[in-house]
Amino acid sequence: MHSRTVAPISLSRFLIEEQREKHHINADLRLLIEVVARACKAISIAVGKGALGGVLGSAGTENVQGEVQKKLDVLSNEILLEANEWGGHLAALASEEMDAPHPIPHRYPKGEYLLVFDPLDGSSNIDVNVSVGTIFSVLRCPAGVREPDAGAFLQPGSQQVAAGYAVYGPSTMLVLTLGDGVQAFTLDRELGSFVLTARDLRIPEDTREFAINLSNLRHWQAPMRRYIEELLAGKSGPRGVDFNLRWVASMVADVHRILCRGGIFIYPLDAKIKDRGGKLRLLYEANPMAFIVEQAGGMATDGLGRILDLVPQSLHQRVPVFLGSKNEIARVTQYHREAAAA
Ligand code: AHM
Ligand code: MG
Repeated sequence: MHSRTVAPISLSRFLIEEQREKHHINADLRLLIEVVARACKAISIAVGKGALGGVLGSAGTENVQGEVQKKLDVLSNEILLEANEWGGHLAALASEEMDAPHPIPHRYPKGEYLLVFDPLDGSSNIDVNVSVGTIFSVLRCPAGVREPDAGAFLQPGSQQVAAGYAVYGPSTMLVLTLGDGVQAFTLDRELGSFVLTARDLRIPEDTREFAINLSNLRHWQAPMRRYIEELLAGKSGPRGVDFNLRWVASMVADVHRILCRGGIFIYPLDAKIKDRGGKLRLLYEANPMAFIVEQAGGMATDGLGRILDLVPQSLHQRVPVFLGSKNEIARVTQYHREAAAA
């Protein structure tokens, strides 16, 4: 007798089971996630070609936030738009790379969901062959809205029905939450399909690893400096233990490490970016990552309160981001609250 080996679970099978057995998602949301995953495969191929694809370097344009767009920023945005506009599952899309929401062309049917994404996060890393990623968030289109404008997207992150990211590293992975834990899939490049490789990711509550751009220390506010200086003091300081620093400068890669082995990621407010409200964007960076981190047992705040409770004021709004292992995020948030109350 030979026994049958257990077949790997593809993303498609995982989603079908979520729909059929758990009644957790409907067919449209399943299609949406599959389409986003397919687009991420196309982006992964473009990123993976590197210089051979002729896609490195600047596109010679700026996005709405005044940042120079890379060719791969523009290409990734187009890949996500083209993949998603004809399926009938979306009411509109919005992206870091576009000033205003992208409507579904009239020749296609419209669905009940809104998709918002950062097509290629950490794109300053592209030209040096370091991990980059795609971040996405799914919201419901508000009832009765036929032609969603930016206002339709201004929902607190707690309303997200799904969120995820793809990380284009040594392997390409898709990390996904449908509000019922966090699952990780690895791209089988030969088969061209994402395969479930880690179920129910959990972020340890304690950590000795932190991620922050330390070069901004002199621009930080007092509670931020206090917290990091305590970590840097190590064994002989008030914390009594040594901490380790990691900073990829690709949020996706830094958050992925935290999901795999714990840690914290902080992009605080500093004097240089004070007028802008922070560095990272609420709708397509902070909210989806906060949703994933909370679903994995971690914590995500803007330094004072829960990110997912913030009511967005504009499509490209920025916020300070503190996320990861619960006990450290609670501590640094507490330092900020005490300073705000003083
Ligand atoms: P981007 O969306 O323009 O790529 O910017 C976001 C990125 C994050 O991925 C990363 O954590 C951060 O910016 C790095 O900032 P810094 O260059 O200040 O270290
Ligand atoms: Mg980004």
